[in-house]
Amino acid sequence: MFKCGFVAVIGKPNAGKSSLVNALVGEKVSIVSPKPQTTRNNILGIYNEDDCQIIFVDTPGINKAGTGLDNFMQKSIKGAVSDVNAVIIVTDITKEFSTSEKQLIDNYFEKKIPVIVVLNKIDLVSEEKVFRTLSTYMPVMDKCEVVPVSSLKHKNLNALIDVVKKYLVEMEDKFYDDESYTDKPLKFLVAEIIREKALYFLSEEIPHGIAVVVQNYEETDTIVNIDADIICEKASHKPIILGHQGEMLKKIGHNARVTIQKIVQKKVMLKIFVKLKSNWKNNLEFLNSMGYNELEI
Ligand SMILES: Nc1nc2c(ncn2[C@@H]2O[C@H](COP(=O)(O)OP(=O)(O)OP(=O)(O)O)[C@@H](O)[C@H]2O)c(=O)[nH]1
Ligand SMILES: [Mg+2]
Repeated sequence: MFKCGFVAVIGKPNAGKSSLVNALVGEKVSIVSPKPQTTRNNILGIYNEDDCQIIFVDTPGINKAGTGLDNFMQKSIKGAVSDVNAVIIVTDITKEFSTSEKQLIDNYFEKKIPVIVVLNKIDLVSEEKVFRTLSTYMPVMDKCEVVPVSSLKHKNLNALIDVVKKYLVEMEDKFYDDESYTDKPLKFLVAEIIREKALYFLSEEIPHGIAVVVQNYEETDTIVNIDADIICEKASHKPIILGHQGEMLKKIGHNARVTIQKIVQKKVMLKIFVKLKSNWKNNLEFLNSMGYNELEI
């Protein structure tokens, strides 16, 4: 018998949900950036021990609906929390415990879904601040468990895993084989890594207006050839993504290539093209082709 379970990881944009899932799983399954609304899909990160398997569901940050893409992102969160064994609410310890977070706790408590509040980014504050913040959770302590961690510095993650283990259920088989650590194909991760570097180097609204499509992924024994498109939503964004004499695109491409090489452990040849697709965030056909279409677990 094995102890297994699904755990949704939700919270405000930028709280560190993807950083936490990557740190728990020990692999890069989800991209991370200093800008809010980095994650767009639900992404599974699978944690394995000999006799236990925890499937963490990374989700987009909780936000308002708006464009077709925004609606998809917000629906994804709802999809993620249905049928899970527990919910982790990730909060940034440098921010106040908000009424919306309290409402979330009350809501899951009423639905009898176990809630674990993760106070993330403890590396940024004093120990005293951690204790002070813990005390602000006193009024809801009967409805949830609270675990302070640092996803960045991998602090207190074992304690979090121990808490999660209380909510796993006995299964005859694991859901995924022991070698799997995500549900997404490599092509998806490659597109996401390019988007991660674009989020990192581009400013203002431009990185949020892009989508990345891997058009070609060919692997030989020694080399991986990748052709990808960065799709932008406004004509004025194209020259900014390219940069002066193509410098910006080169920087994005170079950094993406280095990260992809580390993952595939082979030399990578990466060609990126910038294309315009006006208002793609409301183009259902395009959203479908990107997989931003259905409710994912
Ligand atoms: N100092 C510190 N920074 C962290 C920690 N965890 C995450 N961060 C930073 O917080 C920022 C946001 O991290 P993400 O993991 O992308 O946050 P997210 O909640 O997945 O964000 P969205 O996908 O946009 O909702 C990044 O700059 C991370 O490096 C932490 O434990 N300590
Ligand atoms: Mg994220």
